[in-house]
Amino acid sequence: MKCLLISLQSNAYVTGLKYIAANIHANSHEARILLLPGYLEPTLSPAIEDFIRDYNPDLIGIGLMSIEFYPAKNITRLLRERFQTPIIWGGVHVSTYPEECIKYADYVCRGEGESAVVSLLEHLRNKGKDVPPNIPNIWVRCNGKIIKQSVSSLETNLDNLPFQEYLPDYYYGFHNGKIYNFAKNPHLFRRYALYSGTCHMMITTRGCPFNCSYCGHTALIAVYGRKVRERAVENCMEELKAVKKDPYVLYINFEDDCFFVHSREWIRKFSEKYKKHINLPFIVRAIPTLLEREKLFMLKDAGLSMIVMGIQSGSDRVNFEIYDRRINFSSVMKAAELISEAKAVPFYEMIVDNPYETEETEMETIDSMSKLRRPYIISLAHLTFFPGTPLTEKAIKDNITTRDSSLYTYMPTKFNETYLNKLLRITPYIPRFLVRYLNKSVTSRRQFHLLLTNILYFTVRMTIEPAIFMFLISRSVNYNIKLTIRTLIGNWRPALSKLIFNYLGKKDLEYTERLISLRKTTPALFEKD
Ligand code: B12
Repeated sequence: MKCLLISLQSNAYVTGLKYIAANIHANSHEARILLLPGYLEPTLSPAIEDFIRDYNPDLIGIGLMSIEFYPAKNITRLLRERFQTPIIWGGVHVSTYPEECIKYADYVCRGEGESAVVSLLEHLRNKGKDVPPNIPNIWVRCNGKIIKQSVSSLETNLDNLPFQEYLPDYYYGFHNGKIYNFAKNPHLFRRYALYSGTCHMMITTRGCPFNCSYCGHTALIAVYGRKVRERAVENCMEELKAVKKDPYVLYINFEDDCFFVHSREWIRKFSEKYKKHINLPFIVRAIPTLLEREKLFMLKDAGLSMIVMGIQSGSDRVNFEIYDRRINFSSVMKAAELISEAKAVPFYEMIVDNPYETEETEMETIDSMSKLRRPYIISLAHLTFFPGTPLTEKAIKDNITTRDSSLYTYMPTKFNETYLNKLLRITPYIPRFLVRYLNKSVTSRRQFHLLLTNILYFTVRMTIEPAIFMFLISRSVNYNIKLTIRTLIGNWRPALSKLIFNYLGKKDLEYTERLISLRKTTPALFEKD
């Protein structure tokens, strides 16, 4: 049986689809992945039609986050006009809103798709598409009726799942009206991949011990529960050894919500084997209260380069009462001390433009961040009300947002350039006395404060920040010139677009513009059914 898995992401890293495809192949079926980056055309490109007709899949799967809801609805409409092939939807948005999604697909997958898709392929082979399947996780729309299934018990041993490849030979992409095999045209994969594809994105766990009110993953607790599942070190090493064979991979980017959920023993074994067999710089994510000295220094010795740590706000009230994040800023200070002592690159993520914040809490955040151990890199994200999160449900009740607002906004990193956001954005890079001097309420600000902040905001991001970033990168790889240069070469495009557009890519802007234009040309697509 053949399955075609489609992603509409603008970014070529599709971990979930790669896992499903790997499991399909491991069960003696066939699969292809097709990236249609931000595809939002009112008609189906002949190249896509020919590709599907030639491959002639038995099942078409479409993976979507919330931002891809309308592109998924659009491509499903276009595919139905030409093919009888059954269509299944899956992914974060589908697991959050299966009711909504089953209106458009023949099947939806609520939860993990590896086993569910293989079972569906075998059902289609043995019983055909006119017989509704009875498979956990899979809801069916049959003769206008919706048949819901319970969520299967989770795969407890993640090592049973075949792992993903960096660039599988069955991965295709749509580019300038043509379909290319990414493995045969790796430059195209890199064109659509974050950091120009210089890193392999992987996960060693599934699940997060926290349930922050703004996080899209919190909306999935009903599906996945709170237990964090981890892979064995040996299983992770197998994936890494395979990835390491591709000389273009410079970094490993561990996308686990918090790498420090692993035990000391797991991290000891991992660090020893990683240093011996892989020895590439790597990036992990950390939650301040879970960052531990011993684990940190073992990872640093193994090649840890950057730590991405969510701080979100410098106000304990905002973190505790609005984000349901029981993390004091004093714990953040301790974590920042440790990260700097370990000479890893500290990359701190903040949430701004939160309607529940006050001028006081925004000023408190600037004051707190000015006290953190330097140097560090700061990243501001515009608060997005992701579907199904506790904060979104609250904001809907308070008439602050609507259920579908996040379906249209694609630019979390495009924040409002208010006075305090600009000051927060440059806080790590200007003298602390200057931060204190400029950190003023709207009533006590003078023209001079606005002028100085604007000048600094413009100049610091063009000069000091890139210099500090380069220094931190170089220090994190022990001043290894070759690695530093290759890292910079690998990152010039996103760095440049961040510099110019103040977020990650021209493509993302075009995406939002196309979404707006399609609303004008095909309003039916956006109408509630
Ligand atoms: C890794 C990651 C990324 C990576 C890779 C994304 C990818 N598709 O793999 C990158 C950096 C590219 C990324 C980008 C973004 N991300 Co992201 N990402 C994550 C992260 C940290 C882990 C996802 C992961 O690898 N999970 C493990 C895999 C195995 O699970 P999975 O992807 O869910 O897939 C399983 C099931 O969902 C299902 N499934 C998935 N697809 C399909 C398809 C079919 C047909 C079927 C049947 C089943 C199925 O089966 C899969 C295997 O079990 C999550 C947070 C989290 N903890 O989940 C955020 C998360 C998914 N990202 C999020 C967001 C918002 C984004 C961005 C929009 C942010 C931005 N604008 O920059 C971009 C969008 C990218 C784009 N559209 O181009 C939100 C999504 C919220 C929502 N409701 O949509 C999350 C939940 C983070 C959050 N805090 O809210 N992301």
